[in-house]
Amino acid sequence: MAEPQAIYLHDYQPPAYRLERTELTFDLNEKATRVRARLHLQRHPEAEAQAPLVLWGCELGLERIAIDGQPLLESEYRIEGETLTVERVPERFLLDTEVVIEPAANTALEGLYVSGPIFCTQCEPEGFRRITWYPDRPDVLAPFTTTVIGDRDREPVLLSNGNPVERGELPGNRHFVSWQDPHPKPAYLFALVAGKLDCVRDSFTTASGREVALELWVEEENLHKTEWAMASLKRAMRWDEQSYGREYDLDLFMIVAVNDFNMGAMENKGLNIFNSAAVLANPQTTTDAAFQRIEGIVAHEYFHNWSGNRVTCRDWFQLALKEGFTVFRDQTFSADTNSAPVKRIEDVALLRTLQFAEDAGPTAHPVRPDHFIEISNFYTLTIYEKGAEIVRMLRNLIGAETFRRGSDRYFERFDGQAVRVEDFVDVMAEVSGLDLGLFMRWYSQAGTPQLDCRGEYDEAGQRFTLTVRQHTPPTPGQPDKLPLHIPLRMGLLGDDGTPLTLSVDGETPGTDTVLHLTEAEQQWTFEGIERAPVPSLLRGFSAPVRLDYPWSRDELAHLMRFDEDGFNRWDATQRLALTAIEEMMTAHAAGETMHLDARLIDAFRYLLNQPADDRAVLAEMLRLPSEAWIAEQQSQVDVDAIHAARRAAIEQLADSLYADFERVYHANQSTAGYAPTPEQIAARSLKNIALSYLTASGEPETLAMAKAQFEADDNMTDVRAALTLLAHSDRADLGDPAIRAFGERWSHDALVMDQWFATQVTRPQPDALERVRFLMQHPAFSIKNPNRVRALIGTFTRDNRVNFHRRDGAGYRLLADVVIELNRLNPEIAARMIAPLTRFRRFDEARAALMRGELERIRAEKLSRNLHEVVEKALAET
Ligand code: B3K
Ligand code: ZN
Repeated sequence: MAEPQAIYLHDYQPPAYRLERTELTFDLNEKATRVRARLHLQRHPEAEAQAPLVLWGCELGLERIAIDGQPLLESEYRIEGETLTVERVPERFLLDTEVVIEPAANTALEGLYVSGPIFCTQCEPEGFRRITWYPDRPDVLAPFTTTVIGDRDREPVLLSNGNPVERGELPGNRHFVSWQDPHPKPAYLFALVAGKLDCVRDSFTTASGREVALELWVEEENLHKTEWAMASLKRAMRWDEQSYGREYDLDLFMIVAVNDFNMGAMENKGLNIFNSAAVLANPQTTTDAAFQRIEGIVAHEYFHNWSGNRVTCRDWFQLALKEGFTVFRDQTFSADTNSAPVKRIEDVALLRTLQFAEDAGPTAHPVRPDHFIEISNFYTLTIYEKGAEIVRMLRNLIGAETFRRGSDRYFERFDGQAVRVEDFVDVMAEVSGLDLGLFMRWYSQAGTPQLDCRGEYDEAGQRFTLTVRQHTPPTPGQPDKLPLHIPLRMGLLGDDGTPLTLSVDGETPGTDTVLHLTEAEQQWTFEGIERAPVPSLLRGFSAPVRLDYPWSRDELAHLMRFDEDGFNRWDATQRLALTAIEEMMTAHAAGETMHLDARLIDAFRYLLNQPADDRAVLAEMLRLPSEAWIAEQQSQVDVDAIHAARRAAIEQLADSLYADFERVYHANQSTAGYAPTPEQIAARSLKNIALSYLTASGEPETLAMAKAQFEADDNMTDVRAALTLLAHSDRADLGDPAIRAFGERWSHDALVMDQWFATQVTRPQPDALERVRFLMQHPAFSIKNPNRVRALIGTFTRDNRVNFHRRDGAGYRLLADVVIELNRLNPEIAARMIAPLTRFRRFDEARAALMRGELERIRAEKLSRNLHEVVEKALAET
């Protein structure tokens, strides 16, 4: 088999042929769907007259190919790998093809496939080529007409993009619906859904007074889980009008829920297809966190209608153009709709653990990569989350109002076009007058920048000097890094906690300012500082960097109490906890008793006794840094020490502050009916974190409290929190019956069963891995369903670090077995699941050798392009 070849950004060539119109007809059948494509093509005025026509296709049974009605002879075209080339074509012509595909055999879930009884599609990035021969690239746009033919009983509902324009009956109990999408779009935004679905209808009146019909299509048993997504959609539509001046542009907007889906959802024009886990919600079955996630994803996909669909990407290297911007938009929406500081804390926690790890590992890549083998491997946290941080930095650099003018201009100027990252940044430079040349490096340079900050107080001169050095560690293929343009938001706190007025470089910006780092080392001097201040740096996490400053623990406690910036109050608490836990890890390694620093206990006591003005943030502050974040601080990760020290810290906090946690637990009980409102979510969050500390005290009555909460069965947030504490306790007599009861009660609901799996496989006890193996045999588990795989395997490998990294290598073996099986079934998921094994260089020699061994075992298989790319990167000598 030929080695898969890389594709390079610098090889980009504009398409030689444009599409005027695409007409598709699908005659649906699980085993053999016939797809007819009539492509009205025209040579680009700038293309050479002899330019060949190149189309892409994959696993297509070609039955017929004709140009302007003339069937092509086999000698008149050639198929090589995934391309079909016709050397000689007229300037303007109709290409007519017919292919047969087998949706039921499609386990990759790309192209047209079946999810249970439902036909559905996933075309981004290159799934359309599994449907028909096509110029499957994002810079070829066309208006589509799609006719879907199905069985009247099995497929009563036939959906595609745009508006339905015709429907009718056909012989043999068949029927058809024709859809027309007037907005030119690339093939990746095509969608088709067919099957027995029920519809929940609503409507939305746009700011300019147009009525839009809203339809949410689900299988009948899910009708009771649709309300939240519909309400979220309407909020998102309104928000996009108010915040970005963007109105919806068709008369109909549809969302469909399917059970088998590789990602969260897909923004197909007018017909978003969702993983059921990312859209269906109900208080009985869905946690607060999932409610919020669903709201965010519904908004994200809707926002793509402008940032992605109306203005799309020229090529897949520009993926962050639409994803970074759209994630930033959904983050802002969620911040406006819920607790803004908590949203920021959650996003940063995700970025700092998982994205930083990605950026420091063998698959590190720039936000705009310059080459790839398989583009599906690049739907990463770097493209999405770091991409969003870049947009956020832009807005912070030029100000919210100017940013809005820039986005208006971007949408206006590039409407209907396929553009590049430069086009977006150039518009922002234009409206702001700011030179963003250096800023562009954020798109081309991989790796997380490190800022080393030092402060010096000069008492005689009454000034404070801040020195900042930046450097970015090497990443594969990029040994030497250049300085970046980094916005560093900061302030100074007096010793009584008051914010100090800043006077720097002859300006007095107030108590908060943004320093522009553009060089490897820079210095700022703040004048008129009467006593040694405590600097508050990187407020709001103003740039995606690691920041180091030699704060003492007392200074961190000071920031925790007094910083004006909510995010930095949280971050100071995390840093304080981190130093305390690291000290315990050292003791653990030396075989000594682990003592928790009393200053952390005092800090928590202070927090627990504050008037509860922001309970949402308080709950976050009480959460100790995750094992993943602690690991990020270590040059060589010691999973056992991390787990032991963090656990000991929790237990000592629980013992010292038992009465405080108990009071908080009771004070945050609610008798009101469940609603996923920010206030209620904050109270539940605080109550459940208090309960988790209480049970860590080992007092027997605390598990009785958890049991009572579990049995009260009020809402899934409380039930799941209680179940987790019971299932993770050493008390099998309490845990096992709870697990059993929950499993029996919810055996009919796949999304709840996913939670049941996830809860069990995160048990810290040493039997967790055996449980994973056992649960893989459970009738509710299927390796073909991405949600089940993520719930069982993904959760175990990500969130149960001590057991995944078992010294005997059984965790690695388990993951490799799963990856090898997935490689044949669903390469995209296989390449995602393997990630923890690729990080072997972060661990001790024995573990690294075991992980490497499993990677080599995988490498010996016949690998998909997806897995080949990841495995080769992981094993490459650095
Ligand atoms: N744009 C889709 C990505 C789907 C790609 C799957 N290989 C989801 C989203 O970001 O909205
Ligand atoms: Zn997206």
